[in-house]
Amino acid sequence: MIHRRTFLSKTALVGLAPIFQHAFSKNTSNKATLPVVLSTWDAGVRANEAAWKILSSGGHALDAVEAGVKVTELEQNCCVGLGANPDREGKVTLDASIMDHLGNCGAVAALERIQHPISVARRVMEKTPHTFLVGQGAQQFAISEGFPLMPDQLSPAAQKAYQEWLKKSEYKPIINIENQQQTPYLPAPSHLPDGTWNHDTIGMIAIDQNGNLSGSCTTSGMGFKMRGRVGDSPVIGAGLYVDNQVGAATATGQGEDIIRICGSFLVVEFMRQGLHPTEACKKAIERLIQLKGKEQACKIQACFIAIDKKGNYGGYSLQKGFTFAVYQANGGNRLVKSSHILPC
Ligand code: SD4
Repeated sequence: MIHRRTFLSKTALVGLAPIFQHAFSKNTSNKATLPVVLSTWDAGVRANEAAWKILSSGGHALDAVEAGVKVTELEQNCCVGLGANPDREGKVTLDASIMDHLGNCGAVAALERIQHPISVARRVMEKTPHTFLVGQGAQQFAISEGFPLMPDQLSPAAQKAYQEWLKKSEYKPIINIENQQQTPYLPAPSHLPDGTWNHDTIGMIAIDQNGNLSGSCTTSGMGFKMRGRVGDSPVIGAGLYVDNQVGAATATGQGEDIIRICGSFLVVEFMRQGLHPTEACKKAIERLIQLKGKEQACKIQACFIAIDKKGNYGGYSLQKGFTFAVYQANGGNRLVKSSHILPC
């Protein structure tokens, strides 16, 4: 098994050279040019490629953020789409949200057996008078819109992880704390064929050539979660928020805590007050630490990325280990190591 940090330090510059035009950079170079697309974690690099095809040919940010995260939803042994870890009953349940430059939004939660929850969320936004459909109703709507119902089965990796989890059936969810990945109640982290490490969520935000912003967020949530548990990703204002006058933000990490501070909305509000996206993300994390106290905050991970109306961008995390991918014309597709607040 390749440890993520080892992988990053030893192979990022070599094996992935065609993908990473600049494999890693500090979280400092964020000069504004349009268009820009930003997405969470290492898988964001591949998702950005699909989004960039649309953005660089003058397409709309909304189309870009949908197409981008669809790539991740399809990746095998990844933790976002149907190949992800199931809930405690052995069912994969998916959450997603999308928001455009006009303030329109759509979301689905606890959606089963549908390959592209992000596209269902978009249909909710565009074809219903509602913003949020959940569970069986969301699935029924997806089928009525022509989305195929996929087999009710786990991916081989998820099946293995679930069998392992069942041995103890401990309920101690921890999301994305790199140095605690090997705790007994967590499955061995899965890797894509190219060796990258996966997380359960991708959030993507983009600004197109016309200066319009959109965002998307899609997740399988927490592995071995309670049946019916929904995190921040499909909750507009928590996992995702777009205000075309100001900027856009998306989150990854412990959904319960991101919901508590209306995280993505908070980041956008900090940008409205004039903060740079990096500072806005940092201030939202500080709010979380203030709410929970340092000791409790050290038990979770929370991360934000943001873009403002000019195309400035940034990200920040509570603990170390967070990466995000950024694609813009003058920098190519780069993976950025986020700054973090707490040494836990
Ligand atoms: C959730 N925020 O459901 C998601 C989990 C996540 O990488 O971000 N995982 O709480």
